[in-house]
Amino acid sequence: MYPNLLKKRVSLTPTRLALSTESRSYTWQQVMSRVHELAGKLPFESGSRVGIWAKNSEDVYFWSLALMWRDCEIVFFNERLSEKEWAYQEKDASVSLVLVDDKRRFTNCPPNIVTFEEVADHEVAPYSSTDMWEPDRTISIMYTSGTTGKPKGVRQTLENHMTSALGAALTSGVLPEDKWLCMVPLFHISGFSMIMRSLVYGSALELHERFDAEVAVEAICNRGVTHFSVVTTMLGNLLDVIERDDRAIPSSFRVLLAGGGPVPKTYLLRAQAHQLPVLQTYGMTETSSQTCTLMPEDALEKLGSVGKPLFFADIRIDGEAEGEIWIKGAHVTPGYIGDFREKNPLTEDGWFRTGDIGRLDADGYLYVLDRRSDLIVSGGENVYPAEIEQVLMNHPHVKEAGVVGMEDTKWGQVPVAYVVMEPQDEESLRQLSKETLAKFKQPVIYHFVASLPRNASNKLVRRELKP
Ligand code: S0N
Ligand code: AMP
Ligand code: MG
Ligand code: MG
Ligand code: MG
Repeated sequence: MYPNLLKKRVSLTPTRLALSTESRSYTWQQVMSRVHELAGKLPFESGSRVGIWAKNSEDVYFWSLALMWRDCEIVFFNERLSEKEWAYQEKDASVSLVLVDDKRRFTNCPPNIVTFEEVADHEVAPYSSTDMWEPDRTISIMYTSGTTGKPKGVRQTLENHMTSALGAALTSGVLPEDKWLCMVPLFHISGFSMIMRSLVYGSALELHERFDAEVAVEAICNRGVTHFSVVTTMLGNLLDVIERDDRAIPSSFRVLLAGGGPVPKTYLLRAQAHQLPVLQTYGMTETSSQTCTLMPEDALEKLGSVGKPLFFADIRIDGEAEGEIWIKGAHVTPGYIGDFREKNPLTEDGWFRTGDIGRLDADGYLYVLDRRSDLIVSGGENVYPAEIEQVLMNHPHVKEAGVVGMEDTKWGQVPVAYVVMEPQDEESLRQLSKETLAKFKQPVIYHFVASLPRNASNKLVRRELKP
């Protein structure tokens, strides 16, 4: 059993800073009173499964904590999803209610949708909450796709989050004045893990609605930020600003956690030149954030590596020199909800097969060589080719479709489509993508071809498609 994290945190450090946003700051005591107030307004039984579909805001922060306080399971929906993509996930998750920031997201607003403002207007009713939390209770659920292109709702339990937070603490240390800058989405584990860590560590969170490199540099240089999590696109923008303004980075800034996809070596060298403490990390939704992290002292000697597994994590390579990366540890998800609830994500002896390809060097440092299932990473958002291909195949005139990633200076990669279509009609494909897919998944280029490369068993060979 673990203690109720909020109750424990506020009893330990009531007057410490917990949260600051563009408009105001809260101590843990103040966070707790706001959570108490909101928790009584939630119009359902404790223990329900509730969705949140919103951009980062104070509301997302406080309602997440209020839902935890009410022992609810929180389903985080990616804010950038199209309404159709969201509807699929919402149905799969069978949530009792979805909290949103804006009903204008919907063409037809379903009855179980309520805005943060609307719930905040409810009367306060009595409710129960628990003092001790079971390790296997599901705290959060996040969707991720795979080879099939069908999104799976991944359970992230209390034990997963605790193991992740404690492992991270043992890697980079915790000080009472630590302050994490959050400019990544709370609906991704990159963002939500910061809330969980702040509860466990008693550190502060500076929360922003969106990423802004100049604001980030100000926060690092002038507002005492010690930790910042970024994806590669953000790191690039951050370096541009630091180099342009020749900013000196204070030594109190200890951790720039860079993950979600590969980081080019040139970025790592530029970061070194400006004393930016980049910690490359390999993490994923299914492991509630980091599995491996490279410490700054190893950054030059092991350039391009994602480091060694954290204290509670274990990895192995399924192959001779290089092969699939397998992960074991209490930070690995026990499984999925909805359609995939029966699927066991682990092998018989408890390994999670990532689908990513890697190698370990003689000192045990991991290098990620290739990503699972032809996964395209655009600005830290995952794009699964199979998902886009299925959408394109729904067009009555499309016979075959294949999607691959094209290098892009801004986003790292962007999706490009190859289609067999008669008659050829790019405009209707663009329209179909726009109606169905999140912006970052919509192919930027359509190539019309006579056929697609296939292997002997007629399976699409995507690596032969070269944008
Ligand atoms: C890169 C970001 C910040 C870009 O967003 P920005 O600049 O705010 O753009 P907008 O103003 O919203 O939009 C402008 C136009 O750009 C399009 N667009 C936005 N994002 C993308 C994108 N990713 N790809 C392609 N296009 C994009 C908009 O649609 C808009 O277009 P127009 O103008 O035409 O309408 C933003 O994308 C972002 O926040 N990315 C990060 C997402 C993220 O956090 N991913 C990580 C997910 N993975 C994990 O969580 C597991 C790994 C992990 O845990 C981790 C990862 C990183 C660091 C630490 C960890 C950890 O282990 O803790
Ligand atoms: P997500 O589904 O958003 O959790 O994405 C996790 C996936 O992102 C991993 O399975 C990898 O394919 C990829 N990834 C994460 N970190 C790295 C990294 N440091 N280098 C290369 N790929 C990464
Ligand atoms: Mg995924
Ligand atoms: Mg934005
Ligand atoms: Mg990702």
